[in-house]
Amino acid sequence: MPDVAAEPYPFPFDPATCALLVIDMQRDFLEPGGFGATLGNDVSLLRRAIQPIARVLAAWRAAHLPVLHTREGHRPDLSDLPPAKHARPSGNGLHIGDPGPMGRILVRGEPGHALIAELAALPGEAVIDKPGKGAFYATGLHVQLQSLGIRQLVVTGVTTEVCVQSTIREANDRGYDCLVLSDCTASYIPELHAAALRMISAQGGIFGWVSSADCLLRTLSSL
Ligand code: TIU
Repeated sequence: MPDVAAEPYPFPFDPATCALLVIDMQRDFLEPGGFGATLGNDVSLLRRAIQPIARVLAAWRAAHLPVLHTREGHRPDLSDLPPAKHARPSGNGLHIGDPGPMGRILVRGEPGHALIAELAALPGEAVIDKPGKGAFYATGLHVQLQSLGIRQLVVTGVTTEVCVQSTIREANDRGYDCLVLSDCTASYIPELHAAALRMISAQGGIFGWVSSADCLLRTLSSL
């Protein structure tokens, strides 16, 4: 089995049972006027993950391995939006469901909810719509991964300490080995990006492994 150089020790990569997750690379998080911006964030900080993810995605697709994308968002009637989530992040006064420059904020079907053009899903690739931060909560992700025989996840996307970390914690409790690529994730708050990565690989890999796009690409090219 090939290894990927990683912290705290090499990740035992089994291409037969490994899927790539691309979390929430949506216009609402990466472009001005979306949910991320309404929370007062500088969205340019997230854009540094786009090219590394695009490189990994191209190699992953060339190797014919499974890829799943996720999108955070809510039904147009907001029936899957808990009152606490609706009320809490008030940022500049806008809330989920309110009209913004890219349509209703974080609502499915609106322009801002779409994946960014650079990382659009190809026909046949799964796109998981999730109402929460973790990708396993209130979605069919676990069943879908089980039906594909997946036991390992390479995790990319945004933001590191919110949806990426929530998903990795959920994945751990469901028995998946997770490898997160540090340059394929990003945060509006760089010190929390670094802290989240440390939380994953600390204590001998308490939640998983941390590596980089280049390390994974080197292993993929040797398959
Ligand atoms: N605010 C923030 O950092 N993230 C989110 O609200 N969602 C995701 O991380 N996808």
